[in-house]
Amino acid sequence: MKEIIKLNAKNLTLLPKDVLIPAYDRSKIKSGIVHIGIGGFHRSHEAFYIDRFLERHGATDWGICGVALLDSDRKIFDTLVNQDCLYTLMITESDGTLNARVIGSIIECLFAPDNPEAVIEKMAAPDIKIITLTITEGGYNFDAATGEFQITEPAIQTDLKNPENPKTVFGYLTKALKRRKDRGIAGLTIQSCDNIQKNGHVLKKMLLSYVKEAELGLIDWIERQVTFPDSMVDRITPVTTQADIDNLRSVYGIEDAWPVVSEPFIQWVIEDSYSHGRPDLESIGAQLVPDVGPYEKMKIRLLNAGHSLLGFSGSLHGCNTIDETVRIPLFSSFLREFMDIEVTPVLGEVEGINIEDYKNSLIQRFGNPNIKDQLSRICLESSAKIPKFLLPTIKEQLEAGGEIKRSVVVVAAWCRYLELAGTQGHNYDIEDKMRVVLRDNAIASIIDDPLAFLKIEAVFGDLVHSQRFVDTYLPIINSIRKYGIDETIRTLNQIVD
Ligand code: CS2
Repeated sequence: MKEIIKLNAKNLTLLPKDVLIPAYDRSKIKSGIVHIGIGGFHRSHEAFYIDRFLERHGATDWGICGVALLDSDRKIFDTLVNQDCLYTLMITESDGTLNARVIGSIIECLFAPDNPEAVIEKMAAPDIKIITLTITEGGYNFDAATGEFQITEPAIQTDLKNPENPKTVFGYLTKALKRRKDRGIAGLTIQSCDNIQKNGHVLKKMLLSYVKEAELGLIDWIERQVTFPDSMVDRITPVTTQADIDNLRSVYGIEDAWPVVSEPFIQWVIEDSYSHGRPDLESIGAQLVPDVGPYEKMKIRLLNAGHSLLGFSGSLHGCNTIDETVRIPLFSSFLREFMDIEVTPVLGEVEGINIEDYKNSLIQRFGNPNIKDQLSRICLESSAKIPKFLLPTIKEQLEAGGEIKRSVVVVAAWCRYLELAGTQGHNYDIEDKMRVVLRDNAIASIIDDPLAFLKIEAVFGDLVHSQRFVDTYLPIINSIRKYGIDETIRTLNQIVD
């Protein structure tokens, strides 16, 4: 029987030779980056890049201090600490080849709910030059309808009243920046790694809206001392399952309580505006460019919106994963038409990228049979995703007089997905901060008011006032309810022009 080795620093050299382990001395690394949100994506993406950086440049001051901010992050925090912050990245090729690599770039972790002061102190430490965030699209507290910070949110109000004991990322950042200023320590870079177009700009706008209320005197200092680069991040990272944990154990004999699975593809395009230094990210494959806008737009509108299209359609069809859904020819050609006819016309030129090749590679990536990317992961928190991934395409196509019907199918499929949740054959839960209003309005739109779903202003803004949008939407949702998603896609040209 294969010997099973528990993953931790002491056991690293006992791991099988075909598992890559950090080739640098972790004990000599200091944290230069604080990262908030140590979920799967951070661990497959930024932590992977920094691991490569450390491997190439040796022990440096660019290690990562991972911060678990929410109560619900306790399990990942405990798991990582129990493994000396090590974990296995299982990179899975489409032909089934599995490359296991132990990532060593996270060198320390903090659990904010237990010790907020330690987190603030760390962020304020002179050695920390960059704070990066993966706090999800919904984490920016952004009102889709107005584009403004939602200052009345209860968690924000609580932080404003208790600045000494923050709970939100805005409360933490403000407190830490204030401390840096008061101590005469230089500013730093705060970098969003979430899928929001102009993520750096949005982060800055949201943070400054909070600071304006909490600590007005800090605004000027932030303007002078802190930068917020935009970035486009990409690597498909499904939720780790028990089967992945078992697989790692049986193939490699590694006992890792929370490995991360990802596809081989990886991309990071970053606006080069770091205020107080950065690691040489180009040396490990990141692209530093003056304007990330076109890259972000392309990725979010094609990949992320494409995911949502497959997520709702596949769930209505009865599929569980993206690869299963995209292998159904009806859905893959629908996805391709959505990309070609509705999204591509609103994307400008993207330097160095051939959009046709990019779309082909997306369909291939989605089809990777060894990345069982769950539709439940894709569909969760759609109220924060759809306004960023899809609605801008609809708006721009409405302005340009272009086609919108395929994008509208995605909105209608989302509504039907909400209506059917928990009914026979649709055994999924709605995981969304706005789940009650989403579900209530979706159901109300069946009988009371056909436009009830579109009237959720915090998601759709004023889209419901576009006659063309409504005239396209109503026959499509009616058809999905009556004939199902497959038949609706098949007969879409007869349903609407
Ligand atoms: C997904 C993303 O959350 C989603 O809906 O589209 O997590 C996607 O997998 C990543 O952005 C890929 O880079």
